[in-house]
Amino acid sequence: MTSEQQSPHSHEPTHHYDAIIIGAGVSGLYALHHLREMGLTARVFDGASDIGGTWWYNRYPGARVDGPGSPFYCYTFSDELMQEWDWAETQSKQSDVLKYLEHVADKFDLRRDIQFDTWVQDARYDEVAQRWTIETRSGECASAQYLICAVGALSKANRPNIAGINDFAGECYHTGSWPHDPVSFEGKRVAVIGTGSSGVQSIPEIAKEASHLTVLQRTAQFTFPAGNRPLTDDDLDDVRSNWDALIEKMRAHGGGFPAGPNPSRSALDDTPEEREALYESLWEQGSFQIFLKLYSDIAVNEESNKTLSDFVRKKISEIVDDAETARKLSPDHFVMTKRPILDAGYFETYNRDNVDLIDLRDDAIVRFTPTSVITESGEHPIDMLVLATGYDAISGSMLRLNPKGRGGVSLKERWDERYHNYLGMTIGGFPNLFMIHGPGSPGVFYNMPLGAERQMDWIGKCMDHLREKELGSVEPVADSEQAWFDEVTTIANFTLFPRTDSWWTGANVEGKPRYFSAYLGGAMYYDRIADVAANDFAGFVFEPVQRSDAE
Ligand code: N01
Repeated sequence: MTSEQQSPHSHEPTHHYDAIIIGAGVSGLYALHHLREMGLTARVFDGASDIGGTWWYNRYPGARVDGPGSPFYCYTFSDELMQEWDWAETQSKQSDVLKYLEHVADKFDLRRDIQFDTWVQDARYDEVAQRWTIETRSGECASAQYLICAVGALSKANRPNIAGINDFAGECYHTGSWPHDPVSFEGKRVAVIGTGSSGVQSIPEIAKEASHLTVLQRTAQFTFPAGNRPLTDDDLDDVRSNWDALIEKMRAHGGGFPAGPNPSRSALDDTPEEREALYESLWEQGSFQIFLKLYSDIAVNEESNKTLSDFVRKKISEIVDDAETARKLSPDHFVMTKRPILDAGYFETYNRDNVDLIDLRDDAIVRFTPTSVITESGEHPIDMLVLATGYDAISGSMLRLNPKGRGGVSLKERWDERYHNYLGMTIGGFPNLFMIHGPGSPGVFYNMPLGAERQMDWIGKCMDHLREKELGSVEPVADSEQAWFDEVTTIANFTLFPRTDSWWTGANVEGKPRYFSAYLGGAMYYDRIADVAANDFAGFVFEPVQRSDAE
C-alpha cells in the first residue's frame, strides 16, 4: 500500500508505506532491497547526504575493514554482485567499502527510495491504526505498518566531557564524523585521545605527517598485525568459483567467517614451546585469521588467556625501543575481552621522534585551554585534537531515536535499567518495530553485512506471517524477553568478556547500564531464531488487523 495524498494537518503523515527504514548503511540498504523483493513499499531516511552509514561517516586516515576482511565483508544475497565486484585488498580501505555500497545502491536502484539529509527526530506507534508515524527534523511526517531500525551499533559518538574541551580553539575532529574535505596534519602539533580501533588505525597515519603527535591513552590495547595485502586475480577467481561453499561455511561459522571452528584444544594442552610457535606463526601471518586459529579457550580460561597476553606484551617490548613507553603500551586486561584490533605499524609508531605517549592513568588530563591540553605533568601545546573516543555503542543509537511505543512509553523509559528485547530484534510494548544489530543480537560479534541479511530475512518471514494470517501487529511477551536476557547473560558469563570494562559492556559511557548485551552464541543464534519462526513465532503476541468503521 502506498499513498501520497496531502494531509490537511501539518503533523499528520503525508506519505504512507508498508515499512519505514531508518538508516542507509549496510543494514538499511539490504532491508530496502529485501522488502522490495517481498513486494512491499518502503522508504529509507538517513541524516547523512549519501549512503554508507558508518562507512559514510568514518573517513579518518587509516580507516579500513579490520573484521573478516575482503572479499568476505560483503553481501551474499546476489551471486552476480559477488562475481562482478573486484576487491583490491584483504583489509579494504574505507573509500573502497563505500564504492562497493554505492555500486550496490546503483545496481539495485535503491536511491529512489532513500531520503538523505533527513534526520528522523520522532517515531510513535499508533495503537488504533497499528502503524508507526515518524517525524523528520523539517516537520515532514510519514507512516508505515513496520518500523525497521537500521540505526547502527556504532554510530552515536562518545564525546569526552573534559574540563575546558569546548574552549579548545584549534581544529577538533571525532573519528566517527570525519570531515569530507581533506584534513592536513602537515606541520601541526596533534593530540589524539583514544587507542581503540579508530585510534590505532589513525595514529600511524597522523604521525607520518604531523610535526608532533601526542597520544593520550587511557587503556593500553592488544593489537595484532593486520597483514593487509593486495588481492590477486587468482585469489578472487578462487573465491568466485567456490562462492556457494564459502557462503555455507560463513553461515555455519560462529562469527560469520569462511573458516572452520577454532582448534578444539586448550592453550594449556600444548607445551610453552608449541604455544609460542603457534602464536609466532599467527602473528607473522596477521589478519583476523589470527583469532580464528587460536586455541578454543582463550576467551574463557584465565590461564590460557594469560599465555596469549604474555606473548603480545613480549612483542610490544621487542618492537618498542623505549622500555618505559613499552611498559605504558602493555595492556593488563584479558586479551580479546576488549574488541581485538588489527593495526599497520601501531607499536612501531612510538619509535618515531615526533610521537609521545601520555598514560592518563599516571598523568591524567586536568583541562584543555584554547591552545593546549594540560595534564598533571604539565602543558602540551597543540594545534589539533582528534577524538578517537568511540561510541555509545549497541544501544546508543536506538536510545537517540527514542521511539514511543504503546501508551506513549518511550524507549528511554523502557530501557532505563536494561535493554529489554527478544531475539535482539523486537521489544515488548513496541509492536511492529524491528532492530537490526540491536542489543541481544550477535551484532558486533558477527560479520555485519551477513548478520544484517540474516536478521532481515527473519524479519521478512515475520511480516509474511502477519500477512498470511491477517494480523495487524506483533510484539514479544514479557516472559520471552526475560528468557532471552537470561540466555544472553548465561552465555556471556561463561566467558571472560563481562569482566573487562569495554564498549561491549557499556562501561565506556558514564551512567550506562553495565552489562554484556550481545548474544555470544555465534551460529546458534540463527538456529534459535529459525526455531522461533518454525514454531509459529513462539514468544510473540499478535493482534488481528483492527478494521476501521469505514472498511
Ligand atoms: O572506539 P573504542 P573506536 N578520556 O571505544 C578512549 C569498530 N571499528 O572508535 O578503553 C580518555 O574502541 C577509550 O579508553 P578506554 C570496532 O568494532 C571498526 O576505536 O575506554 N580516553 C578507548 O581507548 C571498534 O571496536 C573499524 O579506557 C577515552 C578509545 O577512547 C569499535 O568500532 C574501525 C575517553 C575508544 O575506543 C569502536 O572503536 C574502527 C576519555 N574520556 C572502529 N573516552 C573497522 O573495521 C574514551 N576514551 C574499519
